[in-house]
Amino acid sequence: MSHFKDNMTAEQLAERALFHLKYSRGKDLRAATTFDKMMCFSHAVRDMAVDGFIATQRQYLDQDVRRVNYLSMEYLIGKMLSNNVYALGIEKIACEALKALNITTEEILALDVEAGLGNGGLGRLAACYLDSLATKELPAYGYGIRYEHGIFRQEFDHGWQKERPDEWLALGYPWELIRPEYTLPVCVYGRVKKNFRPGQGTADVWEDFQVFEAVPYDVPIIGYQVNTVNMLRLWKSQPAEGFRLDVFNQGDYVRAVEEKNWAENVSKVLYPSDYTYAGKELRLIQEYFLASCSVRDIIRRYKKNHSDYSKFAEKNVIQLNDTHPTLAIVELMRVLHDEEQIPWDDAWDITVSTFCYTNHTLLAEALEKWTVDLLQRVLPRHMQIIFEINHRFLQKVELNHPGDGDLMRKVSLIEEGQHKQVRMANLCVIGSNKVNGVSALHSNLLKTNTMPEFNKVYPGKFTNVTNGITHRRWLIKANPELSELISENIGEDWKLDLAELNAFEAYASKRAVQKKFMEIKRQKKVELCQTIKELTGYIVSPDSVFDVQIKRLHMYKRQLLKAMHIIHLYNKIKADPKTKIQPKTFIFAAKAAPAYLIAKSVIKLINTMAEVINNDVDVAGRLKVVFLPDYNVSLAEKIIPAADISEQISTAGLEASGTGNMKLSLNGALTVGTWDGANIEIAQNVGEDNIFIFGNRTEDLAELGRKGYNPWAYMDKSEDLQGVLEALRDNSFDPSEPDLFKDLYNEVTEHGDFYYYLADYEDYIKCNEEVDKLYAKPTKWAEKAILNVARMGWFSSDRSIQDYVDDIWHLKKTPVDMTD
Ligand code: DL6
Repeated sequence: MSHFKDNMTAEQLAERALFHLKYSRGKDLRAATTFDKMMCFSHAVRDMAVDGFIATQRQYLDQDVRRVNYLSMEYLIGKMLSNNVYALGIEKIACEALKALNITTEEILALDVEAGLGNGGLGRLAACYLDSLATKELPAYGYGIRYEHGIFRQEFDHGWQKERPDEWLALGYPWELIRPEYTLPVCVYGRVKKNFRPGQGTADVWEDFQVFEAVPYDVPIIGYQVNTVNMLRLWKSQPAEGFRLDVFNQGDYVRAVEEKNWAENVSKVLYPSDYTYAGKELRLIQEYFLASCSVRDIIRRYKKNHSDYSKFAEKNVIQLNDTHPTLAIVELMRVLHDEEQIPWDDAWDITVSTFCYTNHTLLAEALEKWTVDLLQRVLPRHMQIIFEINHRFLQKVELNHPGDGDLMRKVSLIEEGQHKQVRMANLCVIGSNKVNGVSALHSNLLKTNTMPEFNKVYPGKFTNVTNGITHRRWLIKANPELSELISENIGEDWKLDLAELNAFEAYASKRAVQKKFMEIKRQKKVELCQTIKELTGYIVSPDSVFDVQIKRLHMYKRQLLKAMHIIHLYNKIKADPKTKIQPKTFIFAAKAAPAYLIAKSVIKLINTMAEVINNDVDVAGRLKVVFLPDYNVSLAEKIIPAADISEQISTAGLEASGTGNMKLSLNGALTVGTWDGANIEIAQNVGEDNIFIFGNRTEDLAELGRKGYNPWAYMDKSEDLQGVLEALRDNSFDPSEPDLFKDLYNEVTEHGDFYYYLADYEDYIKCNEEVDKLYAKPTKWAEKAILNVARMGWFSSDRSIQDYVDDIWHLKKTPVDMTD
């Protein structure tokens, strides 16, 4: 069989798109809307991946390969069309073919649907990893939920964030293939009864449960320049066939429909909070929904080649992307022990040998704990299994660490208290053979600060895999001009292996390359100026420094510290309008969790500041502040290539890794950052001379905390800081609402300044002054920016995936043969 895409001409691609226009959308060119054209063209491109898709699945089955199954509640995959065209190597013919549809590339790309099935870093990381897994020809399946409404759309109303539902599916999604034949039932609620099993004594049987269904939708994940096409399987919930017929028959139509809605609601909406676990019943059911149908799908596939479970763990890794899919551990135990009647110890061995867990945060509020009461009600048999796992685990701990009550209390799956709770992170650690953090610092803190007891119980289980990003999306596609400059100088090898990018280092001091680099940066800034104008109405200058902070809004990420710096500059101008100041545009983009009120106040503050500062005659355009609404993957792709400065200013020890920091540096922005997460490894790679590090380190802050941190002390000794805080306290930006930002003022003063804003303020201001001094030397700046680009090769997600393969997954590269 020859590879369908290999011989494709532009005419054939156009023909196929027209075929889809007619037979998938029932239109001819005259009647077609731009959206129709995007859909039919995407279908034509998808067709080109189908041979690879089928061959990949067939080969995995025939060779019975070991696979990784990546379970994640979030995938922030972004738009697919442009990336798929690139991966298939059909960019030229695609451009040609579009002409036959009377549409430009820009028009069609603008209408591509953005799948925002995630909140931020964790979901975007999962998307980068799928891309790398396919490109590295590794057998992998992504499992997730097909939320009808992904991350909310953000609008501003008088500067306040307003949430609107995301309707990404409203007009159809061209990349998915529905697979009703693999629909699975999912059970919840009910009770457990002791039943007699012949030859086995009594057994626990789950009964009287409610059933609904999971329908899989597969999104092909196309590897770059290889035949591998893996799949992301997203589950949609629906009522079980013939739902509650009994209720219908009793004539209670409304109740029956309500129950139907209940089942549909499970995959209705992504919970929009990335750090605070909501404790909501529906979220628990969502987590179980993903866990249960994914585990049983994996088993179904395994059974095609095997009649017993002796090789299950040899053939499968199940990687838990944070604790959200933890119930998969319990579900596998339930299937193996209850349904397949495998003795407990054997079932447990298989389970632990199969699972691995990645931790993505140390923040206490993000560590999931479900109350025993709720778990017992929703998943009564699972709760029993959790108790049993805990009982057996604690017996072993007692055996190896006799009399260590404190250790027992800390590692137990159950947190005692008025409402007993199950600690999901503990369950992940106990139920997995490897646990990793996502940067060197984070993995270390996980071992030494957050879970030292587990490190004692399981020496060797903890490891690190520093995050990475796919350069295919974040450099080649987002910044073709810079990619071209790199290739002109060092050839194309870096596209296949980002480590090769270090050859570009030799060009960092070359004037001609610096000039071209700065021209490209300016061009990307000009493009962003246009976007800024469209989105906010503000006109900003491409000749100002673009100082960028883009990420979820969280107090630990400290957007407020950036705002304080801007207030400092503004106060300086107001005190002396003639003061010399580096013209700067401060660019923010961030969504706040809808219930995170203080984070929403930060958004309001920045929008209020923008209105005042951008129109102030004394400022005279030298400072501009813009908060771009509705931050998503597509917007990030526009902002990142245009950034001069990358703000990575989290409180040290709290940002697990960060990945925006990597994307920005790879595009030649200089990082202003704390000694936190992957900033540290970025500094080690690009060189400490090429990054601006400031502020207290994790151990300094711990020391400050031990001594009794007093934010007032910082305020007392700095008039400048007093001026900044007064502006917040009295809302000097809008005296008609003097109390508007009191909560922010209180946060960093009276309420104890939990995230150490004031402790880091002075150093941050000084650091920004250093930035300005360097920017005044354009060749030095350009050299450092180019060195950033050249030295970021290690942060490719291809490297991260190789680390997972070597240290955790032990998968074999499986090139897909298309010749048979
Ligand atoms: O590992 C991906 C990403 C990290 O880069 C960020 O530093 C971290 O904050 C983020 N964590 C989350 C928290 N989710 N939970 N739980 O999104 O993960």
